[in-house]
Amino acid sequence: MSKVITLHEFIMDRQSDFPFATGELSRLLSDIAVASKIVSNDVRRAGLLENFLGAQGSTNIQGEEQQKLDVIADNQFINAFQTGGEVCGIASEENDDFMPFESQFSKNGKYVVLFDPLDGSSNIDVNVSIGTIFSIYHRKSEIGTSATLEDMLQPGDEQIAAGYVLYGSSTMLVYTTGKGVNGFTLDPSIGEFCLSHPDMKTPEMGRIYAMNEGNVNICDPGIKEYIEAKCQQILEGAERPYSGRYIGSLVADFHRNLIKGGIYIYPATTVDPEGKLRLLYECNPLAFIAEQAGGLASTGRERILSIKPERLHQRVPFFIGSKAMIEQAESFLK
Ligand code: P6P
Repeated sequence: MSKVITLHEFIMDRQSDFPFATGELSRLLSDIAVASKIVSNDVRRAGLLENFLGAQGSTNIQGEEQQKLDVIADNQFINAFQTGGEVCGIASEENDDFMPFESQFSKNGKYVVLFDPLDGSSNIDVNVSIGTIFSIYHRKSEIGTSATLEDMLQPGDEQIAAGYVLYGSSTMLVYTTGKGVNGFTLDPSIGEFCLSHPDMKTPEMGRIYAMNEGNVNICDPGIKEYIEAKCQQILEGAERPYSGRYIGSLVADFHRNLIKGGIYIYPATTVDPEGKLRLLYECNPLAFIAEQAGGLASTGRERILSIKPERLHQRVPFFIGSKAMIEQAESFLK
């Protein structure tokens, strides 16, 4: 039986990937792992705890009804970042504005984190997988000062680390620091994330497409043409068409496609003219992972990681997954 490698051991081992590393990023990743374990525990008990389930009775800046667990998870990660000392400020889907941490302890932090604490939270009450997505940047502002909006509005190519936690049939943490993608599964018996998916690579081609097809007549007609011509036909050499799989939880759909190959599409529609998904804390971190695993991520016309953000909660059309499938879908866009 091969040696179990915990996330903490892995992070320590890989610290040498960064010759100038002083351990802050390692500690930050460990802080995220601890917060993820706590949120995982909350998610798995939510159905049993009256004050964990259901709506918070408020809406976030997205205009979405906040679930109680959204707020619980948001607070859990903010607390981890505030007490860890590596982070000088954050931006979160659940907070209208970015949040500079004002203690001198935090002002000396080198990093900012942008995150969606619980993506897909409308699925909580029906026991469908949900996830956390995070994106880490070096601050641009001077150490010792308050974090600025400019610290948050950096192109995805500037990320120094990104990852997600999937609260699914098991709890997994998948992340990259720009040297490949590695996946860790939480072993509840020891309370540790253990390396289960080393050096993840996504297949160049897949046979799964994930899209809310209810939108197919209110988006670029090229998408309907792509789905009908490439996903819903028995193509040469195949025995059957592609499979449509849409969980309605981005992290779950992305993770399945990362492993099996596939494409996830959330286009601009007449309802969401800029697209639904948020560039800074959903699209950029997953795009970093996708590219590190050999896949692609675009708006259908522009590479996600190249976009210079203009607004904190900016939305973009989102095509992400297997390289050949993204390129094929893009070729159908008008
Ligand atoms: P729709 C969840 O709200 C989310 O942000 C993603 O996790 C998911 O893929 C998408 O929106 C679902 O949106 O419009 O298909 O319900």
